[in-house]
Amino acid sequence: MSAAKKSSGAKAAPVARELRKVLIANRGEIAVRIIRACRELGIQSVAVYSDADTGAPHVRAADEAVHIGPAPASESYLRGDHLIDVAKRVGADAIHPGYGFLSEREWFAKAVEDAGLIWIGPPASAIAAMGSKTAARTLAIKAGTPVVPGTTEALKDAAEAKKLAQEFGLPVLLKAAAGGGGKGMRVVRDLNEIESALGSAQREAKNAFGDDAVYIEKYIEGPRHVEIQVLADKHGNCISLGERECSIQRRHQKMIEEAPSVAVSPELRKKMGDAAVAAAKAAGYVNAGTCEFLLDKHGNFYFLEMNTRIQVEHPVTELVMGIDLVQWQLRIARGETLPFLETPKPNGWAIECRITSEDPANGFLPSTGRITHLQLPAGPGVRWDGGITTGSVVGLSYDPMLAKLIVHAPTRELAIARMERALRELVIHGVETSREFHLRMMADEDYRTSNVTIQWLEAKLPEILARKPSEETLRAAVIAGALFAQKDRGGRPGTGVAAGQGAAATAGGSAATGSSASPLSADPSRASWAEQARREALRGA
Ligand code: MV4
Repeated sequence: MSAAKKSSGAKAAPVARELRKVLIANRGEIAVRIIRACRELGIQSVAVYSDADTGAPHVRAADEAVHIGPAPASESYLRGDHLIDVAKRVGADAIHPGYGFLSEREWFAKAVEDAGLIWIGPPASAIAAMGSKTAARTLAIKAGTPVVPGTTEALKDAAEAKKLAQEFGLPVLLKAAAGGGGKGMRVVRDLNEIESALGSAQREAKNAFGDDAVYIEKYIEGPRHVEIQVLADKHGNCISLGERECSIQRRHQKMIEEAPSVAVSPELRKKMGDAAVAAAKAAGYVNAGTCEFLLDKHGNFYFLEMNTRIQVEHPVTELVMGIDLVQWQLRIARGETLPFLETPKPNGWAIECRITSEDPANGFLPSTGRITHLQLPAGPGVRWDGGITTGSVVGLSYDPMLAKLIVHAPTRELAIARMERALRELVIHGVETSREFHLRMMADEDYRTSNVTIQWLEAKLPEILARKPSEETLRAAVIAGALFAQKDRGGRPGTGVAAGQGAAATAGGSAATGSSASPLSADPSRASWAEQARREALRGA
């Protein structure tokens, strides 16, 4: 049976609405991505920008741009009422929220529609239904979508928690009903710990969400995080578009995503796809959404939650499914019908590396500064979804994700080789980035065989960071080391003072390309990766 079915209670087809101009209530790479989709559909785009984003790529890319306030998001990108006023003032007929910011605020979706604008996202009621994790579980259960054994009601007290923990068997997980993203979560492995764990989970939930409701689930050990993309139109059609493997994460931040997953067979893809579509339909879902699942090593899968937005990692699905998801968000919003009813067979393999301004060598501490040099990878099967340019100032007001590097190739092995090649081509000077981390990941044996779980990266990270820098970083570092040695002796590069040149020539070759350890950056001694690499290199030189 096809995953696309008309739901029996479908209302009369809504009248198609014209989409001439879209305001994008976001910034960075996702704003640029949405502007590209608008342009391809002949839709005008309006960017908004804070003081920190004057002249940013999304501002330059859009047809119009409106200043909306100071750098802090609370005074700019999060001012929903103001954004709606701006949309009306410029004559936009729709708002696209991107991800983050206001994208999953029920009140904003409702306010946009109440203002007579088209909301490019799911109905406010679906956002609300999936926003409560217990409500989402209730919906999933009703839809026949497998969920982790557990409750759908808040726990009353520790005695009840204890009784349920005995019923499900230890370990159990206490979770905030209003939660998501791991806040207000406690693993309990010993019944004696349950009372204090419940107390702290409730306090954390209250602080983070203003709601101390906590429920209990059996804790699934060592699973993968696999999510299913869905698209639903306004005419009752809902299709699944395969899975994304998202297990490579750290502190609930995904680092690398791919499609398909080595752990998902065609049969499992069909089962998980049908389960995701059933949950989406139960929520009255329209537009693009994602059902998150835990997948254990036996192939059992459990619905966790539904993300009611376009996600950061949507490009890997676009590449293997041959579908432009953001274009379809716009088409669905203006009333178009989905053009096919079956999940396509994934074509090849796609991998996405999140390029963040974080310093892997320094606990992934956010790095700030001005991007003094940016050289982008290109060539076969390479896609760059970025929100930065040379001269961009990276501060602390927003998320550290600067861009996504995405590759597509016929097989997973070729995709890894292609990603490594593209990472080598990438040059970002001025801030520390996750680039070197990703290079190391592409060489990691567990990653290369996808022998991973949601806990894998955090356990393996110390070892990955302790390894020798990539060959290519090392080569450039030898040159840097040589030049610094020369400088220390009072020589100047290019003057033919000999010290170090031999080492540079032997080990260097054409090495300076593609390294973040450039000898030319203003103060390379501040670049900890570069410094580490240089020391390594000098030791060997
Ligand atoms: C779980 C789980 C194990 N067992 N539930 C993390 C945030 C929220 N989305 C749900 N999460 C988890 N729920 C049960 N019953 C493990 C996690 C989890 C996780 C899930 C997806 C991706 C990364 C994760 C990292 C740690 C824990």
